[in-house]
Amino acid sequence: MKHISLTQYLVVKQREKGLIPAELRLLIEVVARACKRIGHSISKGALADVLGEAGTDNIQGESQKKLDVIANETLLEANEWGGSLAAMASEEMDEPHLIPTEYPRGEFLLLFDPLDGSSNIDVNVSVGTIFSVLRMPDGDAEASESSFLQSGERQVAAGYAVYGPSTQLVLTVGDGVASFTLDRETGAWLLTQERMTIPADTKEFAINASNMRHWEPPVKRYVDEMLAGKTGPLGKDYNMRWVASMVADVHRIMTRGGIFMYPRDAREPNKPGKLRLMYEANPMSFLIEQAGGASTNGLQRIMTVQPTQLHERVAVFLGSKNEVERVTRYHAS
Ligand code: AHM
Ligand code: MG
Repeated sequence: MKHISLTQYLVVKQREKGLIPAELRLLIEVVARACKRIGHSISKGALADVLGEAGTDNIQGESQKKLDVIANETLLEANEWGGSLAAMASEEMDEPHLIPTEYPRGEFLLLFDPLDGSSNIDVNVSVGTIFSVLRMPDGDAEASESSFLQSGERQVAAGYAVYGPSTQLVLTVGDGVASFTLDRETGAWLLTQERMTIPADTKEFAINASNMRHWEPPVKRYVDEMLAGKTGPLGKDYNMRWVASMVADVHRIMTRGGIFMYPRDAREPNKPGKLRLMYEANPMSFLIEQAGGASTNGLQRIMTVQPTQLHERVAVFLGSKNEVERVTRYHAS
């Protein structure tokens, strides 16, 4: 079977459909190339001395793994000189990184979580890279944190790479979701699924149940109802999965449906959830909605949340539409 490459896929979107400008196509290809390099480092593991702690903390006070730092640097280096970007922002950097003046600056902003699920690195379980692309707001001569503070609806592209048994890139430019598998021999990203679609119903949920005692009542009610199974109010038996890599959990949902939840809870009352809006929840929401699923913070579509800080957090309920709508309804009542 002949697969088309990521480049061909993007050229069609650019040339035949007029959906994306050439600069965005180039930018996505550079991000994909960086993901290939990150995947290569991950797969070397202990042989390349990339496992373990970096000995530093990020702005969220989380200790950084060596691979968090390597992945962040790989994405920065790959994207600095291409000419499509004005600035980049990352989970691993306090402030936005402006494109150095020796390179041309472009009209796009790139945000990323360079290595998501990093608690899984040292145990050889799937991790990933998440990215989101915005346009520089009209009238901003130079990018600053405020240039990035746009709602998820303004994303022009989003995607993730999942470094699992195979390496896959899942991408949207606002015209459905396509999935590419890395051919390790030729180094090409090949299209292996043209339109990913999430079934509206599911019998599978993902949540870290060790936090149950801290959850708010609507989440507790919903999970209790699922656990009650066939004889409970939902009338069916559910299965539970939790990888603790959002990318891997979302990828499962993109592939066969399910609901993923990281609710706000009472552990840190001043933080609305654990996951970050701008480079985790927004890109995943864009992908999920483009695949026919839904994504809310319990109260509203995540992509309509107006960010006020680059690193702000948000509660996340995403996946199969009917289940996300149910738990969102429970919040409203
Ligand atoms: P990270 O970006 O620092 O790796 O944290 C995000 C990860 C998600 O991938 C995952 O869904 C979640 O944290 C797991 O959290 P917990 O360890 O509380 O189950
Ligand atoms: Mg993350």
